[in-house]
Amino acid sequence: MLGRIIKESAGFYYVIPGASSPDKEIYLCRARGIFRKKSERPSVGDIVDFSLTGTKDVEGSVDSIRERKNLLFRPPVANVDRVLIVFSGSDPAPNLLLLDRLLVSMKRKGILAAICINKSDITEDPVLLELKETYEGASYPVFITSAKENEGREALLSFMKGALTALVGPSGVGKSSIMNMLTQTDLAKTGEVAKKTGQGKQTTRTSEIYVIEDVENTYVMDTPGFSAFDISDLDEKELFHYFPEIERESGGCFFRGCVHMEEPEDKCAVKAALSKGLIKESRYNNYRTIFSDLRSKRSYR
Ligand SMILES: Nc1nc2c(ncn2[C@@H]2O[C@H](COP(=O)(O)OP(=O)(O)OP(=O)(O)O)[C@@H](O)[C@H]2O)c(=O)[nH]1
Ligand SMILES: [Mg+2]
Ligand SMILES: [Zn+2]
Repeated sequence: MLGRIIKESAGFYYVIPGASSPDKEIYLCRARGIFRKKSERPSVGDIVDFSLTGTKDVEGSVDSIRERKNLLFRPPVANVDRVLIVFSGSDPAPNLLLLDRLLVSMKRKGILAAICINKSDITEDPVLLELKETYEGASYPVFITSAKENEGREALLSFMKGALTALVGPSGVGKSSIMNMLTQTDLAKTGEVAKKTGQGKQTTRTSEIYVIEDVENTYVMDTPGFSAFDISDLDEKELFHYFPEIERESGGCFFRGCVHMEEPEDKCAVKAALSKGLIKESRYNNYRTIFSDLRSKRSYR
């Protein structure tokens, strides 16, 4: 049978039959020994061939893995179609440098990314509007939600429809709470934000896929709170291609190979666009920070 791994725990793989199958059952499987020999490992998200063995505490075995579309994050998950980057408007306050890094890394992997700003119930409207304007101006879809007040479900589902979307972002921003809003259950465990540090407590430990029952072929993956993504192999001179609004404005730069750093404003269209407010300062400043980081990392190699 064809199925998808939705969860892994203690050496067991939880497999649901392929989308074409009407039965909603979850099969508890072990991976065949052959994987260990090939030092290959099934991952959450994998499309697999599995068979029912019907032993006492295991129902089946994962026999082979179908070719993967991609393999992301650590520990890796497979076949992610879209990513929803989740931050909260407050508690914890959004870290825009991390957000911009995530956007760069998703764009490099060719994965469609959208941004969700959660906890709108405890965030001032001007803060929400500014974030929306900044990132829509950078050509990303932006969703404002409150998992607590069950707001924003329909809009999120219109982005997620017919695909597997991973929820990523720091701990405590409400990814699992959003998951529960999407599935209209309380299956995903949620945790507090620590008062002292203002950080989440890394409640979600492993990635797990949930099926959205009322929208066809729609799967959402809850993930642990990723805090870092490695983009250090990116050449800093290429970085501006991963900031859509900077790339858009760069066509008018005087120098070929302009990197929009120390070039003067009358020669750099990106800097001109920045002073006209066509590019947001926070985005440009984060571009500069990431550029410098990449350059200094490269000088070590
Ligand atoms: N006020 C408010 N609180 C929320 C909202 N969404 C989530 N929370 C709270 O934020 C805290 C963290 O929520 P989680 O859903 O566990 O966050 P998470 O992103 O899954 O965190 P990790 O699993 O640690 O990565 C919990 O106390 C939630 O009740 C919201 O929309 N508004
Ligand atoms: Mg969680
Ligand atoms: Zn330039």
